[in-house]
Amino acid sequence: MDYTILRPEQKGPVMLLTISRPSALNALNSVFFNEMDDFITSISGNSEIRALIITGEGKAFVAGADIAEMVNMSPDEGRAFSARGQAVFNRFATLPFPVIAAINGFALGGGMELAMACDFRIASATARFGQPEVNLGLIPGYAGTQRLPRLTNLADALWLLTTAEVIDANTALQMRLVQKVTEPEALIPETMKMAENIAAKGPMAVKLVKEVTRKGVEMHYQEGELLEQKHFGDPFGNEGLEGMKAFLEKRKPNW
Ligand code: CO8
Repeated sequence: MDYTILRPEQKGPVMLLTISRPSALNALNSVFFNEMDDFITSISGNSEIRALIITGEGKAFVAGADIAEMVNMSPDEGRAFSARGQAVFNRFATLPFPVIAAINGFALGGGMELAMACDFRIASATARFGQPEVNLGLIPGYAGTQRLPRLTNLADALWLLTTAEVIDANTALQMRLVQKVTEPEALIPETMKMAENIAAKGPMAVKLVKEVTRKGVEMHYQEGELLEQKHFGDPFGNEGLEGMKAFLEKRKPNW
């Protein structure tokens, strides 16, 4: 393919990644997944980056997986497309900094699944959310059936998944599907401010809280506590020493 979909812009310690395929409302195709996979590889070892924001160009965040690409797939090809998308989205969890979805418009189907794979979500008041797969005779394939009930609850998830109802940003906020709603023009500035705030924290601590919290929710409680104990020690004599010394000396830490 002779076009690119992802537009990364590094703004100091924050990477702003715009999904730009507005002619198809940023629908996710194979080009997208190849580019996203390469992009994640390119930033995963970059210690200058402390947060990643993902947003969409135009009136959609992402209007779903590319229906035109999927229409003639066989069951096995469908399974492979699902596996590929799940594997790429799962890589967000492995990044040593938060991945924030800044949802500017439609987040439907695979678009809502992309948003749910991020660490948390900020939405413009004009954003719309839904899992319309059943309208197409399909089910979600990028872990929507798994992440939605974990982020909300079983009944809300089944309500959205079976009715294909499209909800607005405030309803998504009430369901805790998103953490904050902004005016449309404030979406990127406010999300950038939040990301810059995170970038000023101890990078090792941010990496560890993400890792321990994400892994912990998938474990038995006691195992999660043990994981926390294990990593609690890691910053001592290191970043934690600097952070605590800075507090006692009434100065900013120099990470
Ligand atoms: N795939 C491909 N093209 C799309 C998609 C999509 N998901 N969504 C929109 N487009 C295209 C339209 O076909 C149209 O193209 P063209 O101008 O060439 O006709 C262009 O984008 C603009 O769209 P509309 O004219 O429809 O714009 P409207 O403002 O009238 O409507 C909507 C906006 C309501 C968002 C409408 O476009 C829509 O309903 N889109 C489809 C939403 C949808 O059903 N999404 C779910 C897709 S299925 C999915 O995501 C499954 C995920 C798991 C897959 C797992 C792998 C197997």
